[in-house]
Amino acid sequence: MDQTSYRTLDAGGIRAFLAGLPAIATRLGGLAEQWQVREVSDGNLNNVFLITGPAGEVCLKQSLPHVRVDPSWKMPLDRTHFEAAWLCAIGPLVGGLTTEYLHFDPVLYVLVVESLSGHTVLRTALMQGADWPEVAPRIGMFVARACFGTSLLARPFEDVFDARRLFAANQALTRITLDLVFDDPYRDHPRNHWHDSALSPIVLDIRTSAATLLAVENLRRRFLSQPQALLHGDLHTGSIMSTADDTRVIDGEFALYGPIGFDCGMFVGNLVLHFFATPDLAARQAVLRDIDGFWRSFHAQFTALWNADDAPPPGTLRPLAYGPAAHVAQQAFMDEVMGDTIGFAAIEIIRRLIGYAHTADFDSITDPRLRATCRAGALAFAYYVLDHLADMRTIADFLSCLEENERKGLSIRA
Ligand code: SR1
Ligand code: MG
Repeated sequence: MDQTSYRTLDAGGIRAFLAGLPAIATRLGGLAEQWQVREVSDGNLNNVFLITGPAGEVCLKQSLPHVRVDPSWKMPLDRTHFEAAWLCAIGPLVGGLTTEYLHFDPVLYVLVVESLSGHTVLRTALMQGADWPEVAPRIGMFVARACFGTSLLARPFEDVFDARRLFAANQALTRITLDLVFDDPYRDHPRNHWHDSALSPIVLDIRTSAATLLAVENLRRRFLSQPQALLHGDLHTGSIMSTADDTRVIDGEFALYGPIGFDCGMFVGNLVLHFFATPDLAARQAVLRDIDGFWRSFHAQFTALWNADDAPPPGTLRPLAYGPAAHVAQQAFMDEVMGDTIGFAAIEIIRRLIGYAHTADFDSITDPRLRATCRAGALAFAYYVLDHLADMRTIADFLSCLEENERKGLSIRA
C-alpha cells in the first residue's frame, strides 16, 4: 500500500497528516512533535482522536473498513465523506448548533472538525443528573433549521434533487438503519439481545401483534420513501454534545433524505429511554418538559421559517394559495411530522432495548431487579404506543401516556 492509499492512522500518522495541512497546523500551533494525540473513540463505527497543540485543539475522525466494535462486520469507508457533506450542507443553516468543519481527506477518509472537549455527550450528562432546560429547545431549533433549509420549501427542486442524489449513495449506513432499527427487532436475529428475561413476554407480544407490525411496516416504508429533508439520521442523545449554554449536534454520518419525523422521533425516543432509566422524580418531570419543549421549539421555528419569506428565493415552490387554505395545508404537514415523530420514537426505544445497539442509560441502575423493571417499562410503553398509533396523534397524547406510566411506575418502584 503506497502513501496515497488508505491506511488507518496511528498517533504518528495523525501528526504527519495534520502537519501537511497549513491552516490546521497553525490552529494547533508549535511543532507536530509537540502535539498530543488522545484517542476518544466512543461510537460503534469510527476511530476518533483529539489533537492538542500549544495554540488549540482539533478533532479527527477516520472511517475504518469495518464496524469499530466488531471488526468482522465489514463496511465501506465512505461514511466520513457523507458526514463531511452533511456538515457542509447544514452548517450554514443551523447558526452554531453543530461543530465547525475544517477538512476532509477523500483518500484516508479522515474528517477534521472543531474540538468540543469542553462539552459533554448529552446522554452522559443526563445520566450524571444534569438538568439543562435549554438543550431540548435548541435541538428543536436545530432540526427545524436543518430540515427546512434542505427541503423543497426553501430551495429549488433542482438543488434538492442534486442533494438527494448525493445522499442517496449513503447506502451502507442506510442499510444499517433499515436492518437494525426496522427489521431485526421484529424477528429472531443473532444480532438481537436483551439482558433481562422480564422483557421476553413483551418481545413476544410485539412480534405477534398485527397492529404493531403494520405500524412498523408503514414507518419503515415512510423512512425510505418520504425524502422531505436532509436528516441527521442518527439523532440520539449520544450524537449531541452540550454544556448548559452551548449545544452541538455531531456525527452526521447516517445523513439521508427522509421524513423529518425520523430525526424528531430518534431524539424523543432517547429522552424517553432516559425517563425510564432515571430513578429521580424531578429528572423524569424534566424529561416530560424537554419533550414538550423540543416539539414546541421545532414547530415554532419550522412554521416561522415557512411563513417568513415575503419573497421566496427564485425557483422555490411559491405559495399558490394564501389565507385559511394555506394554513390548513401547513397544519396538515406539521401533523404528519408529529405522527411520524411518535411512531419513530417508539421504534427507536424498541431497537435500543432488544436489538443490536443498546444505550448506556440503564447501566447506572445497580439493583438488577429494578433495572429489569425499568427496561420492561420502557419496552411496554413503546409497544403500547405502536399498538395504539392510530389514536395517538399528538405530542400531548404521547406525554399523557408517559405521565400515566409515571403514575403506575411509582407503585412499581416503591
Ligand atoms: C453498527 S452501527 C450500530 C448503531 O450505532 C450507530 O450510532 C447507529 O445508531 C447504529 O444503528
Ligand atoms: Mg454516531
